[in-house]
Amino acid sequence: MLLQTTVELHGKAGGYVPDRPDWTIPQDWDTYRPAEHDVWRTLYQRQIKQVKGRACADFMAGLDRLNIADEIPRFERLNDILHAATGWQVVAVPGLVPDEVFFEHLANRRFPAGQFIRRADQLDYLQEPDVFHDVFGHVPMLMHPVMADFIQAYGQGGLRAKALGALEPLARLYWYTVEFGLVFEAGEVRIFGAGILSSYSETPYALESPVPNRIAFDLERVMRTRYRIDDFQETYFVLPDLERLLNFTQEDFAPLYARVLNQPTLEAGDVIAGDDVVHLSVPMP
Ligand code: HBI
Ligand code: FE
Repeated sequence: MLLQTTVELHGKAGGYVPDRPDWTIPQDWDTYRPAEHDVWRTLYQRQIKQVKGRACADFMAGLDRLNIADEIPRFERLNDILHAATGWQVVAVPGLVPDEVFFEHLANRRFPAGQFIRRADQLDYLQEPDVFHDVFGHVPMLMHPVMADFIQAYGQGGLRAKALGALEPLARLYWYTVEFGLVFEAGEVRIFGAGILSSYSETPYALESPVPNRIAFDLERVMRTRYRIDDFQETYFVLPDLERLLNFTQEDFAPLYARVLNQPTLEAGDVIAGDDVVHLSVPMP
């Protein structure tokens, strides 16, 4: 999720040596304690209210098919449903994994999900992706064929981007779509980004707060824009539709990276000439 700081930020930072080279660990579902299932249920119940009417229809459809309201899901059961839908599976990892490891999993349609769950006193904030962020936030969209192909392509493109010195531009694309993306649906703005949809407070904020910018999606603009890892986003980009993501899987990014790397980087909150700013529809008094 985070750039550069990946390994340092890892919960077991400083010399953590994975048992397996792909960093996967057993989910060990039987070792979750009742209090941990309670945290899941609490998060789920709070979040289902937030996402209704705000998440895009494809997220809601995916979530519905997964049946994950009651307890921390068993990945084997989840994978029966997910694999049948799009050929993806979820694998357990301890937390953030190195970029190359992350890309390799995604390129093979394996989504690394944090095995652990946040504590009851951390419902709203944690730095590393836990099982709630990864499963509630990401897996519903992985049920969608477009997102399934897009995230695989991101994994495939990751190593190439790194070789071209363009990991940051590519990671910004992931950030402003998979994690914090908005999309137009029947003339309204809806959420599909997992970073938003797994956050109680950012879900209404992303759509209703007058504070952040909402800008019509432009690939080059997105790749130039820094993002916040420590607070709500200052800017959200709004895709015209999810299918647009497939265009990016067909495009050769090398010339685009060259252009992006030759232009100044934009700050998270910048609005520049040419931005198509999306305005909230203000209800009549
Ligand atoms: N590891 N588990 C996990 N989840 C992520 O989202 C993640 C990661 N490692 C690296 C990473 N994200 C990003 O830095 C890459 O997308 C660039
Ligand atoms: Fe994530």
